[in-house]
Amino acid sequence: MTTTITNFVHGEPVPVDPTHTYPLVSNVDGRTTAVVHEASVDTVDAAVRAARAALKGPWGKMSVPERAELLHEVARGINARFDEFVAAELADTGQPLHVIEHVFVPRGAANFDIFADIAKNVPTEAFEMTAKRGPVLNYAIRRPKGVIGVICPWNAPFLLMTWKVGPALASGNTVVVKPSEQTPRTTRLLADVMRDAGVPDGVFNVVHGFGPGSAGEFLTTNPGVDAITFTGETSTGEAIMRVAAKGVRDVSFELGGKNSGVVFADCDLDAAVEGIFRAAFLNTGQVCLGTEKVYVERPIFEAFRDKLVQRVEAVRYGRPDDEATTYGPLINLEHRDKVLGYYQRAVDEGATVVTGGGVPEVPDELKGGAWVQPTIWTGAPEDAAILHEEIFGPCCHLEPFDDEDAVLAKVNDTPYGLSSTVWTQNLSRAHRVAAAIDVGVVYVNSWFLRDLRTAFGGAKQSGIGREGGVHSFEFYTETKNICVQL
Ligand code: NAD
Ligand code: 6OD
Repeated sequence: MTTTITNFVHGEPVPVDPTHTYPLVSNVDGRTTAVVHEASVDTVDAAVRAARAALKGPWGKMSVPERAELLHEVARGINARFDEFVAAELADTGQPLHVIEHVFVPRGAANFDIFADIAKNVPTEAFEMTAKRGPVLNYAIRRPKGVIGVICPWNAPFLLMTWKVGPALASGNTVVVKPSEQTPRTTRLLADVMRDAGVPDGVFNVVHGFGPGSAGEFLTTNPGVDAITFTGETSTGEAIMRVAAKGVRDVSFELGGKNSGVVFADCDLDAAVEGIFRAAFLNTGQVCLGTEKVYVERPIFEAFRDKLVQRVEAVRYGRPDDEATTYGPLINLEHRDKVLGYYQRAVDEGATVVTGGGVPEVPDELKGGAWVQPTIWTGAPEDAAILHEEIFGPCCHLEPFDDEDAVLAKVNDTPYGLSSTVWTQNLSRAHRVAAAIDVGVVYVNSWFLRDLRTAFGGAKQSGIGREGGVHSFEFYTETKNICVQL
């Protein structure tokens, strides 16, 4: 029997309208694995109305510690159904079990525990002053913004959705979540966990579908949505920003990137190779923080290149639930066409393929999947597309450098500004270079290693605002100043 993935509004699955469904096709082997119920404009509107109504119900009256305890219960619920979340994420993304088990699902549960704890400790301010009639006290309180529209991408679906829903709920808002059309399973499963944990009806709603002309547009244009938090492509962010202008609604955006790694000759070479390998190829290169341009100081360029190639050529293609698999497919065949288009363009524009560059040989049973080879290039000319456009695939370009200022100019020569990695054992250089790169996040001798209490977000066209720790509460709450003449 085919699984049907339903919308979830006001604590209940929405009955399926068989004329409004679409198939989910596995990126591993091309087989249809489920049918998703696409939300109509009325379903999205019902979800927003349910979320508005819930603000006035028991949820809106809860104290911060009561709300926090409920979110800890949600985290316990996720952990109790850990294997189901792993299976759901595996089916949606096709990524190897070890990444999903050790990173994506645990981080999803942590996003509820950590933001529940931070909610109890978010600071506000107080000022005393003296006016004509005597002392005056100003103090601030935080109030939820209201109904938050949460629009998510497909590349790390559970982690990136909970990263927004955790703080949104910890702040006392209600949410309508639209997961990516490619990866709806974990968001829908979370709705069941929310209900079982006792989260009041209407606080967490899920609508499925696409962007324009579908649930994404219906949600972002609905006047009952007070603010929109979005992760995805920069061009989608521009479209959402335009519609958010109606009603002057606030946005928080985590967008695309074209991230560089800078490897100095004094680095720990093996650690740098392993770090860049992860940064460029984890999740088949589909990580917003992924590194697609790598600059290596000339004395170690060849040694670095050879070790990285060796590491890349050792990946094991396979089914995601096979423990031996280390490398998965791209999200779908359409994205594969885009990535293969860049592979072709790289060659046309004069780059040298050091390894990969095409479609791998896989067993017959995987031939319908979206497989591409992990790819390394060198020698691309300065204006090559692969050095400027976000590919979002398993590939990177390696280039030797001699001068710190010159390499920084190349790293910063992009309209994006999400993240960067720096590899050196010279402490002064690490600080100097990290400060000079125009991005929101710099990793030194590390990658994708983050304390959830820190600010996360992009500079330039990689985003608007910061989420993480108290920064999330800056977006998900309104700060209200109360001025008292004593
Ligand atoms: P996308 O922009 O195509 O889609 C993201 C979501 O937006 C999906 O749910 C989609 O249905 C919805 N959507 C699309 N058009 C819409 C519209 N007009 N109105 C409302 N909703 C709409 O992005 P994607 O392909 O799912 O994800 C990959 C992109 O996300 C990459 O560019 C990547 O860099 C970026 N990303 C950024 C971060 C970050 O933290 N900065 C994290 C992960 C992914
Ligand atoms: O580290 C995080 O919290 C975060 N949001 C990572 C984003 C990864 C993007 O693919």
